Amino acid sequence: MKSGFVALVGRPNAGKSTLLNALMKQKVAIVSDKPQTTRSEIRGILNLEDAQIVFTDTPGIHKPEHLLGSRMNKEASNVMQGVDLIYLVSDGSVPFSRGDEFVLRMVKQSGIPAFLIFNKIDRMKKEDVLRYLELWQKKHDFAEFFPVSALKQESYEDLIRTTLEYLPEGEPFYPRETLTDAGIRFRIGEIIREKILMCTEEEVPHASAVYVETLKTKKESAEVGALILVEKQGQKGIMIGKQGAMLKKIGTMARPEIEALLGKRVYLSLYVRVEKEWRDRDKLITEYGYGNIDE
Ligand SMILES: Nc1nc2c(ncn2[C@@H]2O[C@H](COP(=O)(O)OP(=O)(O)OP(=O)(O)O)[C@@H](O)[C@H]2O)c(=O)[nH]1
Ligand SMILES: [Mg+2]
Repeated sequence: MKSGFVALVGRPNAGKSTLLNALMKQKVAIVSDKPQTTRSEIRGILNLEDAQIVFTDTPGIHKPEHLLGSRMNKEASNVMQGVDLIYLVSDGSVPFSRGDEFVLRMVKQSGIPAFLIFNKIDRMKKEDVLRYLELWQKKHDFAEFFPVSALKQESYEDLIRTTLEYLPEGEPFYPRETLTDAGIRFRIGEIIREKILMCTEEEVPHASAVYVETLKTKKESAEVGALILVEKQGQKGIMIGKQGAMLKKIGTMARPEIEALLGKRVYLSLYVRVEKEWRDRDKLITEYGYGNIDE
């Protein structure tokens, strides 16, 4: 029996969470077209006949502007320390930059074997894929190279088979039916946050947090009360929208997914509150479940 840990690391927006969901064949982490979507480590536990792979999705490594960003970076770097293998996920359709250099340095420092997962090849010309891969090849002694399209590709047999070669023999770390170690309240909050990321623009998505205050489950239904935190009064206005239209839209989009998660009808109430500069307040970041919680 093989059993081990794989970290998915890279720059924001590279497609780490999309890849995690594709590997798991179900949605574990939220995804958006806005950078810095993932704010904390999220584990997806893939149970195979004779192996358990614990994939850990991490926040995209970036130049932080708030305490939240520093903690997200720290979390990604901490996750890298304790794994058997790293997937460095890179968006192949954007040129190699200083951000990639920075991530690469962290991977090198870890000393852990790494695969380069060259993503979004559906957006690239074949000759560019080869050209960019050659460039990456010169930068680091990667154990393997995998050009993929996390969004379109269905099978990862080859990647998974090769991954198993790098994992030690051992007993599973989680009971075999476990899909993720994320708590249910956090997952509900993330579903709502994903809809906020979809529906809002500019600084609003990044200034938003979701905190599930109440979760009352009955036999056939559940009551969910979630607080959406923003940093400014103007952002609160945008989040609520004209006569509550935006909040209603977010709720309407989130509810069916929460219902699927809980397996019952959901009564969802959303509230918006201004929490000034929460992204620089340690206690609040921890309370909302983002960033590095070990410190
Ligand atoms: N065309 C294309 N788009 C992709 C692919 N993989 C991911 N995307 C898109 O890229 C965007 C970012 O994807 P995420 O999975 O949220 O990226 P991430 O690396 O987790 O980003 P952070 O959480 O911000 O670090 C989304 O709009 C995805 O739909 C791909 O293979 N092809
Ligand atoms: Mg992500």
